[in-house]
Amino acid sequence: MEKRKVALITGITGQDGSYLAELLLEKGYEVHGIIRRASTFNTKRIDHLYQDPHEKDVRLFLHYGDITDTSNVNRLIEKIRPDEIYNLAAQSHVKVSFDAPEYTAEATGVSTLRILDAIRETGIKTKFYQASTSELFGGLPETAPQNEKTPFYPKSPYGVAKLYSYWITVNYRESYDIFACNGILFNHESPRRGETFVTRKITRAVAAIHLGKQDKLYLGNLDAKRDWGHARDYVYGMWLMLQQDKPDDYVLATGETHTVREFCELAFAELGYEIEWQGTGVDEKGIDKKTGRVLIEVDPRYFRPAEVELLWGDYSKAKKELGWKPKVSFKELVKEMVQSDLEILKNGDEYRSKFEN
Ligand code: NDP
Ligand code: GDR
Repeated sequence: MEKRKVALITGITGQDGSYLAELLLEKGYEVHGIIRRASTFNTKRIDHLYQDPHEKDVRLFLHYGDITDTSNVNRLIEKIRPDEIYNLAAQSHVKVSFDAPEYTAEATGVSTLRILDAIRETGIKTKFYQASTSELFGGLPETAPQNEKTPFYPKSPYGVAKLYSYWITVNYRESYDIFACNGILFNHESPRRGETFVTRKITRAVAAIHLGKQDKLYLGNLDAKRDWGHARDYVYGMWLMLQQDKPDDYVLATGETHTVREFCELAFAELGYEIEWQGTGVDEKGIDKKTGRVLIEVDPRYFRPAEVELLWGDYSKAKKELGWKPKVSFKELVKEMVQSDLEILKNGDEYRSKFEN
């Protein structure tokens, strides 16, 4: 009988971690995840995967830890001896990285070295996936569409920390013959997306405004362009990278780009609103064409000290070598997110922080 594969996921409680855990459990893996101790519950996205530890054949195990804690990371890797490690944990919010640059460097940058060095020290034969990002490119319009050969030019402490992670992954692959891959993933969203990323912020607001629970939506840069796909498609791509004979780096994207403005229009249209834009710059407003009510306003507090204007990915290498392509269209993604937020808010059980941004 073939030995069951063992995977370790850092960031298992995040959007991608939850979809990846689902995928690997479906594929028969034993899945281990690192979770942080928090003063509130943080396992909401994986609660549906819970298995009673008293039952037989439990395949999901959670371990307390933190990727900034070297001895904790070393001990877990030594104990679990995974066949595959997916490093998804990070301080992943670009805007927050300007407020907490040093912590971001530690969690999003140096922690990748911690894991790679634990692999080197223990000599465990494992495959390593690094959650690299299109933020590495910095979104210079002249470089679009961006692929694996596009020069990097990160525009935030987050992007710079991820740049370190990207290169240390390549360096450990070349220096120590570790099977290590960078997935350079463009933005991917879902109903499980964190509430302070722009897509989820919009879809929650659309649902809340529709139900009379919110007055209007405040946003920053409406003209930023992103290549938005569905997280479920992208975690499948991560897994494919580790199933190849040789380690390599791959872009995953949809090959389409849309503005924040377009995302708003489509999301509101899902519940029957037609947005008309009036004014310019910080005075621009999104108005409900039927009633004249202001639904969207610009708030400069959401502007970033440096902005990534245009991300647009070229995933032809992944298509050719991995046979990967995205399945969910932009329209389907927006629809799924709005409908999910509508359901959540209708049930009235979703906690909404007064401090959310
Ligand atoms: P999320 O922000 O949803 O999840 C991040 C995860 O990392 C959470 O599980 C979080 O735990 C965990 N984490 C954060 N800091 C630490 C720490 N110090 N120790 C242990 N765990 C920690 O991100 P996504 O799921 O969206 O993204 C996954 C990865 O992919 C990230 O590295 C992100 O930067 C990268 N990426 C994401 C893209 C996207 O569009 N989603 C695109 C390209 C790259 P907790 O739940 O306790 O906060
Ligand atoms: P991003 O995602 O920075 O691309 O990073 P985010 O959704 O935060 O921003 C996308 C674009 O929307 C603009 N924007 C706003 N963003 C937020 N969060 N809130 C607002 O109110 C708002 N208004 C306009 C932003 O300026 C930006 O241009 C995500 C993260 O998942 C990273 O971890 C990942 O690496 C990249 O995607 C690829």
